[in-house]
Amino acid sequence: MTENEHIAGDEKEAGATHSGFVALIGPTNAGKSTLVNRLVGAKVSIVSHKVQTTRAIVRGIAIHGRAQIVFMDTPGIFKPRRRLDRAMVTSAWGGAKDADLIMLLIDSERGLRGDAEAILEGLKEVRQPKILALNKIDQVKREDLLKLAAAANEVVPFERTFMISATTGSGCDDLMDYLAETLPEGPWYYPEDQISDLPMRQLAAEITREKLFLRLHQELPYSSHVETEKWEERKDGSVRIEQVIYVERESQKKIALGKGGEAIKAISTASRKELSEILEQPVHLFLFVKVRENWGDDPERFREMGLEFPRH
Ligand SMILES: Nc1nc2c(ncn2[C@@H]2O[C@H](COP(=O)(O)OP(=O)(O)OP(=O)(O)O)[C@@H](O)[C@H]2O)c(=O)[nH]1
Ligand SMILES: [Mg+2]
Repeated sequence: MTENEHIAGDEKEAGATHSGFVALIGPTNAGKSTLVNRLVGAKVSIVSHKVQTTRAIVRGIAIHGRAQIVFMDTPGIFKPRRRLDRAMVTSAWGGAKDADLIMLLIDSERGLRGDAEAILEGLKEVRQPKILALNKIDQVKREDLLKLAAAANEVVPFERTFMISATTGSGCDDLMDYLAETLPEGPWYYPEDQISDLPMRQLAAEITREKLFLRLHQELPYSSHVETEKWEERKDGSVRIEQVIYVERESQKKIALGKGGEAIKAISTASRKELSEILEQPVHLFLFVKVRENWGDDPERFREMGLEFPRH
């Protein structure tokens, strides 16, 4: 018997355990990753004010009462242009198809404008039970929320509609109670102390990419990609991490470095600080910027990110 089954077995005596996968889908920037972090109670997925932050599915695992709820944070759905865009959007819909329940997250301030309408249409074709969560309610009036809820439910009949704020936590307890009750009875999928499926090396690369998204502008965040190349635990209890930031052109490398290395230094400091908090050990972080033309068309990079490589 594995440890996991053991936990589930013991729990069963006190009452049935529940478990399942909840896919969070929605337009880019709706707050999906912020919500997953809030519900898991730790940072498992990176967040930025820019669009298209999340690139591949990240699983964040939460426990609520006797339920283990596995949230699948997906890339935002938008009109794809580049190959990477297409892989991201395909991955998001793929995540929805693998879930027990789908939660559509909408930025209440934006409403159904933009990509939300097309996503609602797409959801009509998806067979799983669906719920709606209107996010960022800290930013809008209640009457506007009710109108938005009615308009969305007219297109897709949702099982439930929740009004929440991922940043303040408002409405999140009700949402968790509902999910814990609704997910099927069954043993937990993961050990009880696991909060994510992302290997540490990859989370570390993501944390650096987040700092890059926060610090650099225009096309640069979208033209860059971070990989952890070396991870060395040292005898003194610290860890030495080497990462490469790939950009597409020499001119972008200059911007990523900044005047006198200012930009890369700031990114490195911010990332190192957060990594040492997460790892609870001192971190020596070394960042290198390399030009790799067309990394956005290289199947190996997609594999590294956990994305399928679209042929076109
Ligand atoms: N005011 C407010 N801002 C929020 C809330 N939830 C998220 N945000 C902000 O919205 C922005 C986008 O958040 P993310 O969590 O990265 O959004 P996402 O849906 O994961 O975006 P992509 O990964 O790009 O698809 C960030 O600046 C968040 O701080 C909320 O409840 N209220
Ligand atoms: Mg995200």
